[in-house]
Amino acid sequence: MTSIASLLQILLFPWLFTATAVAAGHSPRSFQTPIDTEQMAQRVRAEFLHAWHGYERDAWGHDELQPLSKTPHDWYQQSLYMTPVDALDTLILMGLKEEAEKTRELIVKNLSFNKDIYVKNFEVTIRLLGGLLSSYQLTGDQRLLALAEDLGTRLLPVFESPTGIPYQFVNLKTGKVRGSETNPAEAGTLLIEFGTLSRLTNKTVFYQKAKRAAVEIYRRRSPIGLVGQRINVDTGEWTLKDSHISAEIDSYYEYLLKSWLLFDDPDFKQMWFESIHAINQYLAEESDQGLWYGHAEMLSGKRTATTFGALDAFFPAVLALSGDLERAQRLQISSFRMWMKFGIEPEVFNYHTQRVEDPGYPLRPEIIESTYYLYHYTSDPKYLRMGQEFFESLVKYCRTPVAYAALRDVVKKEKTDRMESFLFAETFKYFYLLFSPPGTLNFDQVIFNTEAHPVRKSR
Ligand code: DMJ
Repeated sequence: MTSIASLLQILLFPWLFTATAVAAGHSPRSFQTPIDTEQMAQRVRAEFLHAWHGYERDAWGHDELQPLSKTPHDWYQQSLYMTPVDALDTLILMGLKEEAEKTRELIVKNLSFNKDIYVKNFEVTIRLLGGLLSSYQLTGDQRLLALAEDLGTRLLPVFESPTGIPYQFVNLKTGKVRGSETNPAEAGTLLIEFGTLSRLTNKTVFYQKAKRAAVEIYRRRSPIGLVGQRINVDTGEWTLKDSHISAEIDSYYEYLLKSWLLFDDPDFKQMWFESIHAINQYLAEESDQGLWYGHAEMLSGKRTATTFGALDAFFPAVLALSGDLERAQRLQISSFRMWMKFGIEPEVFNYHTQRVEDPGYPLRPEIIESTYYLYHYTSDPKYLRMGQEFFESLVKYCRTPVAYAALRDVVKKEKTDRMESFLFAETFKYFYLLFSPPGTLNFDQVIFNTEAHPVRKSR
């Protein structure tokens, strides 16, 4: 780095240079000039299309494209159209009319849920139910709503447990259920989708069942207000008492807040405030390395791990949405430092030792989601620069000749043969919304589900 460039970096990202966090890592590239948002939005759209055309060519109608072997991959024995359903609202928001039309026809003509397969309720709810509902609201196509209602009805048996906490898997044809150990994220990340389905069909059962699931998790919080990582559906006993905002818990908290904001349900307001109080008291950690959120034992609040990672990077968005911009901005700086250390973020990072504990990067969106929220709330151009930095790294390290590939190792920059549908649903969508004109989507009129599918607040 030249000394002039170093000086500019210090002037433009002063907060980044206040600690030693990035001393040994990568430095931001191009921020000398103001960001040309129109050009960035076009670049995001072009890269989205690069990956989309790869999917169209080598995996059309399947759940995913495997981007290195250029072969299709289905999660179960038959395709559920994960990528098309997850991507459809992004195609619409990007104004890709021809591609959106072709995808919508593929879905409404071919997708059937009358299949003798066990599916994971959580994944199918956030990706398929959320995707169908959001695309229905954007197009008014009743066939998408009919598919959503059919799917929601087939998922309902998961809630028939002694506790009301949902089983993990359901057979879409027979309604049989499996999987009696679950976690707060899978049990408590259902109400945006099921509640919206209730609103749109006037059938209250969806709202009631999904709300009860979240409440039953909350009821089992510890006396200090924390939830654990795993719970038995039949007994309601915690089977893993580690508490954090990371994998298996993360979006449970996101939905407490968003369910209050979307449905104006006072029970969720109270559950959110009590939960965030405990999170800030026992999970947050302030040091000369900045603000982080780690792990603690749910009963005692004693620190169990000082790890944070790509999934945890959703939390600045949630804090910002809740009105706590101060913590949101400080945590985003920590996430940015984690990203810059290797030029791209790892799945799990130890903020005390500054070492990687899980080196994968499966093309996750959370850090970009938070950047988008913070730019929306502050209009501070530093978030555009951050977004550009993330985008350049994604292109540099994850692009393949036909699409985009996850990284097996962010340190060695080794790719792996996977491209999850959330690349289209979330990662590219949040990049596009960050750089595109505010009129592309009215942020204040929607709530994003955890898979970045926007649903309308108004009835
Ligand atoms: C997505 O499926 C959702 O955002 C979920 O809440 C967490 N994991 C992935 C993206 O990382």
